[in-house]
Amino acid sequence: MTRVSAVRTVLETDIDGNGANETVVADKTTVKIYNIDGTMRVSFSPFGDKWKNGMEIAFGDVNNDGANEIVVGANAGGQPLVKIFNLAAAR
Ligand SMILES: [Ca+2]
Ligand SMILES: [Ca+2]
Repeated sequence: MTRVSAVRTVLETDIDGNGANETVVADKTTVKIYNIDGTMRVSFSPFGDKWKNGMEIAFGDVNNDGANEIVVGANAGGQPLVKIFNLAAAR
């Protein structure tokens, strides 16, 4: 039986509007954002440390300020949750 590795979602987008994309990675518990040089910029748990069911991430300029916000949706297994994070200040 083939086992699939941990659910993980990756995207690249410009979260601070500086013209360079950051890499955003979601695993079961945390969202991590890496600078273009590979250093970690920020890591956080959108649904708390106990959330282990994974999440899906998307991005969009929700507040129309030229930088993209990160939209995080919880996978099945809990309450239907979507959170939006403005990470422009997380440098
Ligand atoms: Ca950027
Ligand atoms: Ca924005």
